[in-house]
Amino acid sequence: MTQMASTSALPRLLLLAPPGAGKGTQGRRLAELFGVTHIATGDLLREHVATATPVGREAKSYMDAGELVPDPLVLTLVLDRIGGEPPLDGFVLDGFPRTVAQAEAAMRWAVDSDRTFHAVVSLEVPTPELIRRLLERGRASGRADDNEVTIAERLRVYEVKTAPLLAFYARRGLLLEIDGSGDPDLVFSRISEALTRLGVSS
Ligand code: B4P
Repeated sequence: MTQMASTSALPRLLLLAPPGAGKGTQGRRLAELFGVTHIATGDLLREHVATATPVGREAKSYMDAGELVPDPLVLTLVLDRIGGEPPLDGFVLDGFPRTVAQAEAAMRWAVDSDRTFHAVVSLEVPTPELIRRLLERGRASGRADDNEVTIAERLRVYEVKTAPLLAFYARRGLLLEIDGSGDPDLVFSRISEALTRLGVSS
């Protein structure tokens, strides 16, 4: 299935990057800039874990091990948030999709709902810097999956399951590759400029 970038007013953006690249940081800022909803699958799942819902009880062991949570569970969570009558118009999806199956389901939803995506922002950061950021966050926040062993597994899973999506979106003309190193303000200005060049601006 092919997808052309949509032309409606509110942007629909996806953030695709390895753990620690700044998805959460930049996702919140982009959503604020455009006045759209920020949907981070990691945050949604952590809320479920914290409140011990059935979804959270199923997701926890995968997250603690640095593995991806099964596709059907994640798809239900995301499609519940962006679906509805009418479907959500603008959004920033942060950390979704992460597998080819998720990407295909998201594309089907987008076409069926007349909510095709405007751009997929990929953040590129060298691996040693990713590890440094995540270990620092682990020390500061105590987040359970920000430890050396789990970080290594999350990076491995990213390469195997998520990195192939870069080619998936490049083939569809949606991929914006952004240098994610340096200060968060600098990264944000790089993203904003690339989106403006694409015709997506606030
Ligand atoms: P996520 O919450 O998405 O975890 P993440 O990949 O580490 O990204 P996060 O957004 O937290 O970190 P960021 O890079 O912004 O997922 C957690 C788990 O949930 C996954 O392992 C998986 O089990 C599950 N999951 C989530 N989505 C799923 C899906 N679709 N399918 C299946 N399973 C799924 O930032 C990291 C740190 O770097 C922060 O401390 C930040 O302050 C810092 N930072 C950011 N930008 C910086 C910069 N420019 N310079 C310096 N530091 C920076």
